Amino acid sequence: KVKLTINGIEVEVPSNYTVLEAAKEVGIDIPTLCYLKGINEVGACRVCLVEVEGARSLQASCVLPVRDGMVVKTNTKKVRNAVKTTVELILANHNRECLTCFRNGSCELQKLAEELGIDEISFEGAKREATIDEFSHSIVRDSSKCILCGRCVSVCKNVQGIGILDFTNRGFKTEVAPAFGKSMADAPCIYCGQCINACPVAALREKSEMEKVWDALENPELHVVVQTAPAVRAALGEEFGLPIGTRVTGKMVAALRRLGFDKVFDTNFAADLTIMEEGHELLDRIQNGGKLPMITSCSPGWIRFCEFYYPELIDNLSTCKSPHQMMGAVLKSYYAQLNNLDPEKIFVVSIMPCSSKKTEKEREELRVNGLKDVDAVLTTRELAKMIKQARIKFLELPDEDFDELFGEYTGAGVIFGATGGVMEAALRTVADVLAGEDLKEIEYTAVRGIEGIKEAKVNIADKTIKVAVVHGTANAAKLLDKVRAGETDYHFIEVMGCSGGCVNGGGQPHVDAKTRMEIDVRVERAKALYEEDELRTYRKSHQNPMIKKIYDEFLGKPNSHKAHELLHTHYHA
Ligand code: HC0
Ligand code: SF4
Repeated sequence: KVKLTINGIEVEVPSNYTVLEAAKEVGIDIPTLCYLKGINEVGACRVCLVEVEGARSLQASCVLPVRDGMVVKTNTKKVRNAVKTTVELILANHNRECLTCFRNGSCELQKLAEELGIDEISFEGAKREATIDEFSHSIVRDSSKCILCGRCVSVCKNVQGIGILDFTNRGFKTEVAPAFGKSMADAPCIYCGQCINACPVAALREKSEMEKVWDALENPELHVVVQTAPAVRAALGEEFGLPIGTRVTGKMVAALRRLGFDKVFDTNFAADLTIMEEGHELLDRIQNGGKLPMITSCSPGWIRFCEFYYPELIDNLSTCKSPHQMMGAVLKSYYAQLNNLDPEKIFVVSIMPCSSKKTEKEREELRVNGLKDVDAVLTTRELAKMIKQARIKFLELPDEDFDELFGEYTGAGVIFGATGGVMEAALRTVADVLAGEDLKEIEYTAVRGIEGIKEAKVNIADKTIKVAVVHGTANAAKLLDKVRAGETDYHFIEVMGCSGGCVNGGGQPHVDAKTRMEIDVRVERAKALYEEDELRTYRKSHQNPMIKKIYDEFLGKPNSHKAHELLHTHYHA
């Protein structure tokens, strides 16, 4: 422990604290901009300056370790003027079209300017030439909004272990961009969108598909069906002021109905379907000498990571399409048949916590008879915007249920949205199949939680199944290096591209750096999903009555010819 004085108040804090953290203990919220806890702690933006007795210049508190006897002042005229000037200089070079900005209301720079009382910009300099890179299906980079904080650079490099974005050029011309001025569409970017979530402003954002969806909703020719990913319900409420980790499943359904979708279905149903297909694929590979370890294939960021960086492991990927793609394929076949609809007139919208899904839906290898499974992907953030644009009073909505058939899901389906969830769901089904009974122990807690690499051994009947779970591609790389070197004996591995899994996907509501200092959003949002799991009547995918029905009436058996045609694919590097 270390004792120091901040603004005349004595405080005792752990010796590994920074002055920024110590100030919080006395109720002082030092402003920050480039700081992102655990990810970008570089003291570059000079917004968190403080005066330290005995030091000649002002110090960046986010990287300043506490010392015994230190005397710190956070609110002197010198500090206030310096910070204000710094932010004014940032604003002078910033595209200040705040009213028409995608981040209007969620921008950390906008908030900071307001808090600091900046009412005019004294220096109006020449602005950098703007680059707008909107060539990918997932991400837009707009340099006119970039403040060079480096948060995206750090997350891509350190959390994802990739390093697509970096500072390019020098001095006034400095930009954050992929190397050699490439578009993000041409760089080996996995579109995870973790850089979007790290961005305090609107320099990085998802490629919007809202207009496309509004148009479809108004087109009388189209039957517009929506499905929601598991993780969306755990975060959408944040956009309407609810605490992080509030589950809003019922209100989300009600809002989608009021937006005018013809049917509101749940990707969770398709998650159950995935478990049937993937679980039996695993059993088949184990029993018949197929390629092991089998690796999950539902996270499109991870699929791209595998293709770019671990092409040797492509045959290890499960051949299953991701759940929302399976849902699309089922809607344009079985559902079309049941309702006498022309598959070409069915417009499928997926609400996803993910930016990579926007690109996934465009993949050629996921089409059936030339038809895309999914026509539009909206992020959780985009859905919130549409609800606001339609002036639906979200908080006052009743809780409503998904529509029949494809709105039926089990607890296994809902936990897909958290790291370890796909594995746990698979084990619940695989264990029952191997044991030939309805096992009572269904919570595989060893694969839950946010530890980077998790392992478990499951003994069922006379078999031992060895599994691993990783999330965030830097963690994945550590494990995959061993797999590639033949040093592991896992049967099954779950990989999610984003740290924490889908709950922390690149399409989820923005959480500012201040909140991230106090709350681990991955943990809070995951809790909401495990809570919903416990509330479900059925918690194993094979118990879903609609899953039974679709196999009886349409697909036959898991991994049948029909199932392969619609629900499986093959990736190549
Ligand atoms: Fe996920 Fe999914 S669980 S990838 O993490 O598998 O995005 O939430 O929708 O498709 O179900 C994301 C979340 C999904 C899919 C499902 C899977
Ligand atoms: Fe890096 Fe992911 Fe952003 Fe691409 S989308 S630049 S891989 S963080």
